[in-house]
Amino acid sequence: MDDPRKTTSLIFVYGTLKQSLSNHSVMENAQGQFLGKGETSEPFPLVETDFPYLLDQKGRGHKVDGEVYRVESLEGWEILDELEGQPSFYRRRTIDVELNGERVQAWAYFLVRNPEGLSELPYLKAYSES
Ligand code: PCA
Repeated sequence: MDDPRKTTSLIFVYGTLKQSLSNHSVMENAQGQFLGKGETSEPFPLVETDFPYLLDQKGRGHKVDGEVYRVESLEGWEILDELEGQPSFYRRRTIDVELNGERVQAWAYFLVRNPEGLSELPYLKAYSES
């Protein structure tokens, strides 16, 4: 694996890795340090079927709400990538995110496949479970 930290140690999470959601314990295992709530600088489609998916179609949907973490160790990145099935299920790429009034670059997980119908789902501003 290329070392993601060469680009940035920040990650923007919009789904189950967020605080109090079902995979947040994995973020704790990765020793992610919470830096604050963030919003994507550009709109992206965020849809939900069985899981939340960010689609790599900049300009559609909303500026998505999420959380920004710093992940210092390579092992932490491996833990997150393994959960997300990076690079075949979700693929990690960098985007701009507004964090505490500043624009930062952060990694985010985008859905790889784009099956028919998925982009006809409602576009969410923020994901929540239940
Ligand atoms: N986990 C990652 C991508 C989608 C998901 O459920 C996240 O929270 O950002």
